[in-house]
Amino acid sequence: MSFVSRGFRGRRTADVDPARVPPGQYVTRDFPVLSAGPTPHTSLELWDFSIVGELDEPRGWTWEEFRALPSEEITRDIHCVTKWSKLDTVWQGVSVDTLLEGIETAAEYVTQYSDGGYTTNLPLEDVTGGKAWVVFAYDGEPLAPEHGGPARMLVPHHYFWKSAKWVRGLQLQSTDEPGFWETNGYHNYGDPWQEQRYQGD
Ligand SMILES: Nc1nc2c(c(=O)[nH]1)N[C@H]1C(S)=C(S)[C@@H](COP(=O)(O)O)O[C@H]1N2
Ligand SMILES: [Mo]
Repeated sequence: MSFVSRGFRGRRTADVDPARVPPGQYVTRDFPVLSAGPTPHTSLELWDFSIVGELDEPRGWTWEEFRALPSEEITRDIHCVTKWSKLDTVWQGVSVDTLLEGIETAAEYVTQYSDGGYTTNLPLEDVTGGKAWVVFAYDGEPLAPEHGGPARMLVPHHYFWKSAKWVRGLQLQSTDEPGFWETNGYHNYGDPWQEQRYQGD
């Protein structure tokens, strides 16, 4: 009977505090995969993470160096522009603040760039101040390749396309440069609470 299995299916939208769900979104227990291209497979020996652009000296970490940085557990709700939201997702990662420590820059914008060529842009202030992480684990397990492993961005206060999978670095920029989806009709800023899905929203 459906009322028996309901408990096993977990939380329904009806059980969720509506204040947590941005306009036009529904809550799912699934974790859909959304990728514009094939999943890249970069070995950890070849993987590095870089900060480039408007700074005196570019910075870089090998996988080993990156994993030696202080990391934290992050529990956040995520919101995809295709209208699913997933509540209380649990990640482990390094704060972007940690990566930018000691860097002086006049840049006001940042482009996340990834293996496979995906990019996405944001004002620098949207990835600093405890708002964004480079995450390497989900739900206590190494991040699965289809979800962006070995490491992806997590910028949960924006639609999830602003969280680049397979991220390899941050480019600090003095000018704003629209990324992959932003040049293909998506909103430049992508605030789910303002329902900024597409250009003109
Ligand atoms: N490199 C890369 N990052 C990406 C994407 C992509 O196609 N390539 N898709 C974005 C979109 S539209 C969403 S909704 C999320 C999906 O992440 P998931 O597949 O782990 O659910 O990744 C974002 N980051
Ligand atoms: Mo998305």
